[in-house]
Amino acid sequence: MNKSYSGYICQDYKPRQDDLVAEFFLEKGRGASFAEACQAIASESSIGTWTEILTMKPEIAERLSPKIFSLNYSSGIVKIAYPIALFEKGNIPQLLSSIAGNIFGMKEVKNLRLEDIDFPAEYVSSFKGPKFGIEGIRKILRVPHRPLLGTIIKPKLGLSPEGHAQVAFDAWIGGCDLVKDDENLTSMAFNNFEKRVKATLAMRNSAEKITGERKAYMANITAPYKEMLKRAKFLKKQGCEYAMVDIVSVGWSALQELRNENLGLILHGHRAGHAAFTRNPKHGISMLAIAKLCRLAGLDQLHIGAIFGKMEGKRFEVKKIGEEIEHKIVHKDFGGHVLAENWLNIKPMLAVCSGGLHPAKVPLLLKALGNDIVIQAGGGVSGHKGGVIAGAKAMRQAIDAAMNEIPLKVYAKMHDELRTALEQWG
Ligand code: CAP
Ligand code: MG
Repeated sequence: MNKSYSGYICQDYKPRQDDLVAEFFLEKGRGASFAEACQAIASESSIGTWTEILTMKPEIAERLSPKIFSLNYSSGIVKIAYPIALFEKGNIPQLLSSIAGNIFGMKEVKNLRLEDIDFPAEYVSSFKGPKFGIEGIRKILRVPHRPLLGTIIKPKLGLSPEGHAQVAFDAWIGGCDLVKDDENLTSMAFNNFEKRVKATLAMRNSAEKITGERKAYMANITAPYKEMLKRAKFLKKQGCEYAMVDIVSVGWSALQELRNENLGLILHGHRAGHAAFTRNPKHGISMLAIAKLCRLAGLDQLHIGAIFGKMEGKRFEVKKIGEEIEHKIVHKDFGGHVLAENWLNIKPMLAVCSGGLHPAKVPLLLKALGNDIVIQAGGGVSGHKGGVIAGAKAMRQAIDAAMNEIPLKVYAKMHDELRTALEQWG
């Protein structure tokens, strides 16, 4: 192995409080031992390269070398402590160019997955984090305890602004707190963003009057940054509480900028495209790491998947993410992540469960993730045989039943919409 890839293993090293710790799964490539592959990634993600370099002064190596303090040959789990000076504070793109950059393509590794990141306090406090967080959102929506209920207007594309607003109205009347655009609905020839927002907010106002509940619209502002910002400002001006953004498509730089604008909008993150790098259990970046970065960047709520939903995702991972992003302290014994993590000034982020949900799945979700979640059903509301109002009612009934620990079948005897939904999907 190249000499420049040596000297990084220090198994007796205890991470300092101001180290950034990254946990990887690693499968070595051909021609390298496991230890060599670990050293190659430690080196390339920090100060090293493939050969010894004359410009590398011992002082630089001394000050900035990361330490591989744990490597498990059987599980493939490697933990590396990086001196915080390797990272620019408040800059997620720079962090990812380091610990999630060149290393994925190195010959020394066959597979590599960034599983988790543990940030030191100094780094965490260089970010704003969510403006509202769980508490702030609950306060605005005036829903102190129950899981929030959302729907995604379906069909994803094709409705006119008025048609869209009508579906939103029905969903709100039926009992949804939140209505959101789909990830690929932006400003279309057949459904202009500004017209849609105006029409939908007018319906929101009527729905609030009729129901006496707070209702909110999560409009998708995803676009090149300047346009996205224009749309966000438009939302604020129109009296919208939320902006929704596709986090993967717009990228970290745009997300950070959007939060830094401090527009006073709750930011909802849709993760379309995440599975390109989170789905393979051996290679890529875990959803947990993405979720933590979103929280630093300042999203208030984020899609985390849904247990037994339509998208692939391990039950364990969903639960782990749900727990870790919602609470200020990460449980020490949870999922093998060794360092308890204090999120300091960063507010907890609300987890959004979505994808293939319908009333029969609600009790499972509550059991696994508790009440601090958004439960979102698109097809599970718009697909209800009785229509959108009935679909939303059935979801609210399922939440009420689950919160009161009443079996859905029993509750359905007194609630027609729930009964129909259970017949349809249960
Ligand atoms: C849900 C959804 C979301 C998925 C994506 C959709 O609709 O709006 O995009 O939740 O998955 O269009 O599929 P349905 P995830 O309720 O009709 O499935 O939340 O796991 O990122
Ligand atoms: Mg969608």
